[in-house]
Amino acid sequence: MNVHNQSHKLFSRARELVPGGVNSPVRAFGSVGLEPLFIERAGGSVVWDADGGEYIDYVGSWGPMILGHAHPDVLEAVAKTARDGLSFGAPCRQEVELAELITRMTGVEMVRMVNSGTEAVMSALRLARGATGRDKIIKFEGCYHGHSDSMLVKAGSGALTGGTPSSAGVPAGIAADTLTARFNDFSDVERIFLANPGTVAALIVEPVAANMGVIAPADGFLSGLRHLCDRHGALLIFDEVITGFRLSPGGAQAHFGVRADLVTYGKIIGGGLPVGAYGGSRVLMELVAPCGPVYQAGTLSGNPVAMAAGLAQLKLLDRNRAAIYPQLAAIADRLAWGLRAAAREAGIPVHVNRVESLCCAYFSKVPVLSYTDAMGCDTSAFTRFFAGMLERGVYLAPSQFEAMFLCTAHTPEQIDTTVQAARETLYSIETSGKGTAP
Ligand code: KE4
Repeated sequence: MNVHNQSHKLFSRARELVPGGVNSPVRAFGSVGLEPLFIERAGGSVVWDADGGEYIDYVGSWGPMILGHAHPDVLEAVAKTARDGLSFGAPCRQEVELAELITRMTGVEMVRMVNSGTEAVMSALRLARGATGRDKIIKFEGCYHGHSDSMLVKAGSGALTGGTPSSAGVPAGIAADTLTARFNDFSDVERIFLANPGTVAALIVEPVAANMGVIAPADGFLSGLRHLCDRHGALLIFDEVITGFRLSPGGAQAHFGVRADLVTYGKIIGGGLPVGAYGGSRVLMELVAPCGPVYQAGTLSGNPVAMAAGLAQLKLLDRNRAAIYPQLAAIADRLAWGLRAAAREAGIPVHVNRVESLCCAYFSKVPVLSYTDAMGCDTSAFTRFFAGMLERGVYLAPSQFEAMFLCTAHTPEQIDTTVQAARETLYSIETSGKGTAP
């Protein structure tokens, strides 16, 4: 049983100085009713907390650590580059090299580096509006695209009309231009396009919905969105902040065989440092300043040290693609089937979704194929599962609606340890102490 005295002390200090004691809300463990662990160090697929507790890590910094924490090649690239200075506010070699690698791996013709996924999405939306002269954006309920105003919007009263803010501080006028559709419901999207003729600048979608757990696109859904955008003169934006370079070296575009007009990236392309990017055709991207009228800028965009970290990680993914992606899929498959078996043995309804190296164990009696299905989950059962797994040295994302991120450092033995921890935890949930796991 890990004690968390140091984390508790740090959290008490943090809460005096930082809202909720964290620099990003989900880390506060609010939805699982616990105090967060303060992580001291990490290596491979393991993290250690401030009390020295060791955990098999399935958060992976929310996706960037696809090759495991503290990969030696990434660390060496960062150290070597940092010795020559941290930031110049001027073009540097590393950003050209990373742009060359991203465009070659993904097929986008041009790319602009920014500092986060939020910034990438915000900029892509502005570019889409600038390119089309239209204002409205279609997004999907349950999909998360960072915290720019246009994306902090939920479905309005009239599902075919503009949304209402999902956060304080988002002007109603901004929310009115964001329309919300149901993921995997093609006819709902079509209805929204028809109800807003000639006014939709873009539709933005997570090709795999990985912010309501992990929900794959229904067969033909993404190509259907491509068709609708073409029909209605709107741009298709794939938000690949999670799926980029994770589903395949070319991301979701290559994995599903559907090309988007604009693609946003983050997480993996920074190798653990703050990097985002958006890319697309030359025609579209040359509308961005200083070439064109769509303004976007950033002091630390293309920062040499962050570029070096991203380059080192992407080069390893590119060079070893034949081994890495099948390995990630195999280890994730081992986990998914192990969790399914453990839940069946314990008699607890759990549906495990997996897309490549993204997994989610839903405490649900029905398969989870939509936002509505996801919202029907037993989140109190997940909360007990999370706590039991943490006690047994397994660090999951502190929410039923986040993905488990596998990395190349996860070993079969760690997966089997995770499955055994799940078996014990699920038994303790089901029998509330009456039974014991085999
Ligand atoms: P950032 O601004 O956090 O780098 O990226 C925003 C973003 C954009 N698009 C997608 C599909 C995303 O998943 C994200 C951020 N993901 C969350 C985890 N689901 C980040 C974790 C957090 O908010 O602390």
